[in-house]
Amino acid sequence: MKRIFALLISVISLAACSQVKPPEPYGPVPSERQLAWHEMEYYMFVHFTVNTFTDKEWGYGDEKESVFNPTDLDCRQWARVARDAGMKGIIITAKHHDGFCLWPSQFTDHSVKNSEWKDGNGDVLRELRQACDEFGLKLGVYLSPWDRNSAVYGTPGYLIYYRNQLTELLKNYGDIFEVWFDGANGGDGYYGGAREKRKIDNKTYYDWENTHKIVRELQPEAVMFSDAGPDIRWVGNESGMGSLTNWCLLNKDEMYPGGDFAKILGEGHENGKYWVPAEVDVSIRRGWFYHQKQDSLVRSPANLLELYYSSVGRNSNLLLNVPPDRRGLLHENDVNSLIAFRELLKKEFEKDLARGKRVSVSESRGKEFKGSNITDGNSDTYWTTDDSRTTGDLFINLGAETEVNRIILQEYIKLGQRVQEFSISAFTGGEWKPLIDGTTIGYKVIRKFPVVKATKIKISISKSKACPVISNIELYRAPGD
Ligand code: FUL
Repeated sequence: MKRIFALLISVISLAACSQVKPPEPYGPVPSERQLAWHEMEYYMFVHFTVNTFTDKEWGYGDEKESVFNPTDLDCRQWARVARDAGMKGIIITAKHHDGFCLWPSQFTDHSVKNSEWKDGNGDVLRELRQACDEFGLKLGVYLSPWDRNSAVYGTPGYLIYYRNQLTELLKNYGDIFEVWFDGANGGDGYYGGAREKRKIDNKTYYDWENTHKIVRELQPEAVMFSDAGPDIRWVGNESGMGSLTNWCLLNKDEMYPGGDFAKILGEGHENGKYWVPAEVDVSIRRGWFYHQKQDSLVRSPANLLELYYSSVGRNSNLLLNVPPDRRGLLHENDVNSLIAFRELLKKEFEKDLARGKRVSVSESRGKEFKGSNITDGNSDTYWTTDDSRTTGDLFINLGAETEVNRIILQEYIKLGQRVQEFSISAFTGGEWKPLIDGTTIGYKVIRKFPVVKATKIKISISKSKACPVISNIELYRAPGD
């Protein structure tokens, strides 16, 4: 009898539980490929081509192939450094604006196959693929739409050429995680000897829709980057600055590569129709390509840490360029800075002081969506409220007085980006002290504040498009004040 009673109770409570449904997604949500991309957070950009040897940033397209001759090229060194620096992948300029291909494309003579490197038998893409596999990194490709070498650039024939090259890259080098379509377009160039200025209409010339189809077909898991997506958008500057207000949403149909959209690209559109998150691309040096005279101008570890806060800390991914030198190696100064930055980062986020701590809430949707889901280290669980609410407070109980000065916040973006305003305060000396105000959260926000000794931290969601859905909060005591 007792057992039947217990069974009955559990059936009843199961039924009660199952009545509380998770919230419906609100607005656009990320695709699987975008979710995987969000989790990459930090990866390497590699700018390498004839420019490395001619000391230029933009090659004209008339370089002799023989100038490309790294004496000691070692993609394993790039990959080892990337892995040791905490990066998750490498995106390489397979072809920059000069049109020189780092792989032996069958559609042009302007490639490694006519260089002196390995007597024309080398293939940088193949070597990098192997190195990425060995060091557990993903590989991405940059294929410049602007080609200052091609005789057919500016005519419809170039689209066939461009798509053939893209197809070669996407078919022959394994899984590609990101395809990078640069926004620089048209101007003067060699163009097969014509040496003239060619202008194209960047709204129509490239017929991007049909190029995108090739990527979807050959590499369905790859995201595509360009100024306004389709999958990943440019942040609107090359100085490493993500926007504090940063919606992963964008009305990309109104936009096109090379357009004047800097502010929108930074902030996104609050009520945008598509999920198109921002990527911050920035170089560890002044230039994108290696120049010996910049050896002393490599960003310091502390500067890289600031970049991390202004990119990953602002709901963006960080694509950090580290250009190989004429040996074909990442320069010692860059390597040292990257590794020291990695150490700083480890110290910055050494111990999550919120992990496993009790969380009380002003409201919740029910047991399954309880407050302590934000401190359980599980990104699949979250706290949320009833559908009718758009605000709520979370109190992380630290127990004893604890020094903190950093906070990480994450929304459960599978249900959309919702939060419009939040604030953080600390219970210290018997009262609540305001620490920071914020706007959007999205995949991840990391904020600094002066050290405070607190027994509780309050996270107030004061404005949200729909019931807030928070998956993770972490607290740290980083070195310094
Ligand atoms: C720009 C290019 O013109 C630069 O050379 C560099 O490749 C940068 C990442 O994108 O548009």
